[in-house]
Amino acid sequence: SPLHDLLTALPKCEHHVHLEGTLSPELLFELAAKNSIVLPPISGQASGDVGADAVDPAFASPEALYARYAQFTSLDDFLHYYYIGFRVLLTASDFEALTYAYLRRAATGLPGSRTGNVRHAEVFFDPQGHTPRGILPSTIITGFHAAAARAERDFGITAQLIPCLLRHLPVADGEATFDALAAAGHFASGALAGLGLCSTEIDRPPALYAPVFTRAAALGIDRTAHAGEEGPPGYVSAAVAELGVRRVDHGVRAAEDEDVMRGLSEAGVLLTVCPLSNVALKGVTRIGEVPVRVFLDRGVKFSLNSDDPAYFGGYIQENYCAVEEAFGLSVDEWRIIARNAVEGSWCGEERKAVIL
Ligand code: ES4
Ligand code: ZN
Repeated sequence: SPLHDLLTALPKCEHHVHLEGTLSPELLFELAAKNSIVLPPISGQASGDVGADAVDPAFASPEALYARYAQFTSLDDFLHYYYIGFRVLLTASDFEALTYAYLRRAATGLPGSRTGNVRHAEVFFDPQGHTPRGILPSTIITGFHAAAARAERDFGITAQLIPCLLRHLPVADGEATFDALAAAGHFASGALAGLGLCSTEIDRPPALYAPVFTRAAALGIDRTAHAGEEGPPGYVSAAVAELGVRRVDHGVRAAEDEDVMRGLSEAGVLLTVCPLSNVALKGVTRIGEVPVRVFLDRGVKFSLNSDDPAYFGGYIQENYCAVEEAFGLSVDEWRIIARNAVEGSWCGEERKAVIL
């Protein structure tokens, strides 16, 4: 595309990427070997033990795992594999390696490609996915910030870390997780930049999390929430009204409701849209069905993001390029998208001015 050089050169900000979703099959196998973690069996009889994994030929090799990832049927089908990947992440140095590999790729693209140009990344992680294995948030926070400091030196990229509460677990679990993080001082110190909400969406309306999001608001903590990925447009407006978020992760189903879109554009809410993710998880059948054109025409702000790039076939650069191929946007429209992404970031006005 003639716009390829512009898409590469635009200074990008990423707001919607899950740290655990950057775990490539190669690194998954490498860390499983290093940490002596047994992955689901690939053949033979499954053990009758409680909690034993079913046989799954996808774990035969990184290549077989990539092939299975290319055939997700839904958000929950993806989440099954995503949470298996968590098991290989044990130490601060595992999280440091994971984070550094992601930040290098976001900032510089594939080796030798000089693409990417992500200048600032806000990275989600799922504390509740690790504490049951005895991995504390402080271990993850330590590894993340060690990598972020090195990546800033090496590539000039800045990074922030955001815990997400998991909706498939009891609400009280999420509340206790937030309270412990706040009591440990991780938000006050800046080690954590805000609060998020993710995982299974159907039948988990935003209002369930209004009490904990209200506590976060009272502490001056920035908030965002996944909504309108698989859930209905009303969940997007409910996230804004009941959780007080100024950003909504995904939010694409808002396009089905003109009133919801008007509310978003009037309030200036930013949707963190993830086009390759929506295709991979079958929310849409192709990139052209992601409501990019509708949002631009209705004045609904959005950024373009990678979500779980190791699982969905592309980092931020590939998401920008896929949108350009499907929509053929103008130079001015691309500048608006990239500018809205910078302005919607939580990195502070000084850093935003440097990036712009
Ligand atoms: C996620 Cl694509 C997606 N949706 C909801 N929760 C998630 N956690 C990681 N990826
Ligand atoms: Zn997500």
